[in-house]
Amino acid sequence: MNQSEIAKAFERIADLLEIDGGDRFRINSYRRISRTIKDSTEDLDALSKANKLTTLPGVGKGTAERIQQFIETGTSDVLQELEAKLPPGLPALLEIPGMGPKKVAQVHDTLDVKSVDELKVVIESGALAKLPGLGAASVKKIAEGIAFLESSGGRTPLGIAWPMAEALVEKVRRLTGVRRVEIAGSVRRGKDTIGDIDILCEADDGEAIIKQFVSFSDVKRVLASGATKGSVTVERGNGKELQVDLRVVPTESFGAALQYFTGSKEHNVGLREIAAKKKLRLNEYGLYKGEQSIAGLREEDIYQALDVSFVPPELREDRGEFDREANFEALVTLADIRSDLHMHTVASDGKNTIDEMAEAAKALGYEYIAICDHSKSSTIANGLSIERMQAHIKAIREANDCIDDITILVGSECDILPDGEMDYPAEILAQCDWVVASIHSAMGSGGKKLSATERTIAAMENPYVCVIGHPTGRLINRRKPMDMDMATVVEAAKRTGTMLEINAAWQRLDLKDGHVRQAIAGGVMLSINTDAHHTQGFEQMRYGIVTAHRGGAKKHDIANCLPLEKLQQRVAQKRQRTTG
Ligand code: DGT
Ligand code: CA
Ligand code: CA
Ligand code: ZN
Repeated sequence: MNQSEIAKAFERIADLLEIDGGDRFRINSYRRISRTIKDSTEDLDALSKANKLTTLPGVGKGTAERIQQFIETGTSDVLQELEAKLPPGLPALLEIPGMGPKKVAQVHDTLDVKSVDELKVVIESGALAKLPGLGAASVKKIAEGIAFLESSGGRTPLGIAWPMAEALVEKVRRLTGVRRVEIAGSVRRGKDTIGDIDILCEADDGEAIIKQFVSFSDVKRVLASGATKGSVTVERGNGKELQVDLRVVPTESFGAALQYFTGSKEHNVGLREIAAKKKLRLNEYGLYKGEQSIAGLREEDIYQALDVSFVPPELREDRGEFDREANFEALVTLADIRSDLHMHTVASDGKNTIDEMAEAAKALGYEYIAICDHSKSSTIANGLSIERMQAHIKAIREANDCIDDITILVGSECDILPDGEMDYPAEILAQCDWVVASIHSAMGSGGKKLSATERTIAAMENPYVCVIGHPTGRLINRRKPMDMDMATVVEAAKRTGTMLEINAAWQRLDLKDGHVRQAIAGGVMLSINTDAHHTQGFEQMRYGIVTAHRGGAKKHDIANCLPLEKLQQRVAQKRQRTTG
């Protein structure tokens, strides 16, 4: 940890103490120390090594020990205890412009707010504005602060962070003395956006590894470089930087560290409680009975020793994953995927031909695909007029006749118009094997138009519509989801026999994890599609898979895991039911 980070850490202790209702004198003293460290021109490392930290103004023996602990370990007992004591989502409120520690303490103590989401609820309900010292103006400022934080794009999309993490892992793997390397943190959990990349490596000489890591050619800035941890930033495009933390751990702790640094914090808190009930202690070094380590070498051993099922990383969010009934083995895998049911060709806005897409899909081992070019109203995407669509249908059928070992289905990504009507008449849709219905225009609500929910439901009533494409229309960090009532949409999907898409493009990941869960609970079948616009686009399937995992989707929930005949039966069933 460098000087300014240590200063920030002391400031954070003061903030957390204040949220916790700590002693005023203590709080002020931590703030003073933070300032002293920040302003100091002395070399803290050198002072620490010479045991001379107490020469700094206002620094006593206890404080000196704390600073030393920060330098050596990157954290301190005081900070960890406070973080463990407070609700995990509470400190995040400090990042909202307009929310200081006093206000965070106030909303927690009086309204039981424990997270940003819960703060939003009390803003909506008007409860926040009623608190003494708050009022409409400051609530407005806080609401704007939340909106800013959420839209500022401070987090990196998974589709950018994951490949970068993989490339860094490969570089670390090649360093001398490295035995194992794994991605940890939110990347391993497959979150749709990433705060920073966490990498874990097993080696003996941590210092040597970290030295080489911080001098990798792609490093822009070195934030910290120590014996067990290095923090750097790398460029992630548009001049934006992304932080990467590398931690080096010994063999006997590798599994425990992987478990700890994969998180989430909330999952770890839950797991630690399970350990505590068994009179065991769990941390990043191992699982301990008294002083003796009983697990730590392998991550699985930790779960096993605690008598809980091994939880796949994507489900480690403390959303019921410790339930003994959970059947994680049945989660859908990439190997279960038999097809991709949403892709474009040169006929609309894609880069490859029908044949090229089909050959690429065949190379991936897919059994069938659906070519779904844009419909006539999607003019910016070169949508197909009725005449062009007729010719395209013929071309797809011909391509299918000429290729072996894969079936090419005639599909369409048909716009849902503002009035809820489909962009093509029934005569055209009836010639398709597979119809994806998507909203691409007039996404904002208001006026006399139907709401996004009503438009979606109207489309689902259409007998030819098989699946709703990218149902909420969000673009990560770029466009908010449409204002939709997902419960109503799920109910209508179930009633009409319509599927919902998990659009696997990392810019979308729509449905998102929580909606996937909701759809599955409502008995709705999902289809994981890449929406590929060129042959490499198929590679995005893995983002859809991790999103499906986060929503708990099993193989039997996913339409493109079905054999083709079974899928066709479902399509036929809906047509009969709603036209018959
Ligand atoms: P991110 O980077 O915001 O996308 O999310 P994470 O989950 O990667 O968070 P990060 O990078 O701050 O920390 C990586 C993991 O390390 C986190 O998921 C759990 C663990 N961890 C870090 N700090 C704490 C802590 O104070 N308490 C607990 N229980 N776990 C922590
Ligand atoms: Ca992280
Ligand atoms: Ca991190
Ligand atoms: Zn599309």
